[in-house]
Amino acid sequence: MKDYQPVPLPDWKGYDEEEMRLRAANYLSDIRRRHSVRNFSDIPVPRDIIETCIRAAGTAPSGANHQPWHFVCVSDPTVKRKIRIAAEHEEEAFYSGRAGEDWLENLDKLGTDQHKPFLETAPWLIAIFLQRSSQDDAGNKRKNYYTSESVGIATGFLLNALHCAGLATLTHTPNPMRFLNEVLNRPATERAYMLLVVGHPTDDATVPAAALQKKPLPDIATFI
Ligand code: IYR
Repeated sequence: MKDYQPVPLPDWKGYDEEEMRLRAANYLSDIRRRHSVRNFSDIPVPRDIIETCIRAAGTAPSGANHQPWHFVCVSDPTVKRKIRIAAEHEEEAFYSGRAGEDWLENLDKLGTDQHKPFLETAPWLIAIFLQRSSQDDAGNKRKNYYTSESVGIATGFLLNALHCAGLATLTHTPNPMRFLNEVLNRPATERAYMLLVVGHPTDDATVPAAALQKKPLPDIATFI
């Protein structure tokens, strides 16, 4: 207990029931409009907006508050091109058999294939790395805990922040993603977790109809 030092909960805001109801409903109607987009325009997005969203992601809860994540934000066209080439190389193998029949059948309704032009068109790619271990203040190796849970939550915060800012996103998981360590110069203690594609949708952007089907409440929740 010797390091434990409580401070008053900062900046808490509570609301009365009506206000809570309204806020919950407003949030639902806003987040309902978020869909994974694959048609990105090349309209630029200022870096400071991305920085603010990353700061929001960085507030996520994490195992022992070790914050086991690193976000590499790429706007450099040369690096985006390298990522596209490497991702398409892996995806070619994936779509031509490595995935297995079942998986590919399940992807039919999304209309995806090995071509990933958005990796070059979109103004930002955010590669999210999971830190299996990191360093304490003295530079000693420090184990991290619940890393996939922690990074998953931070990724959710980031998607949400980007959506709230008015940006479209795609959660892209080229399979495997090891090439990202090499292209982005990240250490072996980090595992590429996800690649987010971020920008504005094109005016004629489409989404797969199947992706709009969300399970109704009774299918996703039980109240006891
Ligand atoms: N990584 C591939 C395949 C893919 C897999 C799943 I599961 C998806 O929900 C969507 C795509 C790709 O990005 O095309």
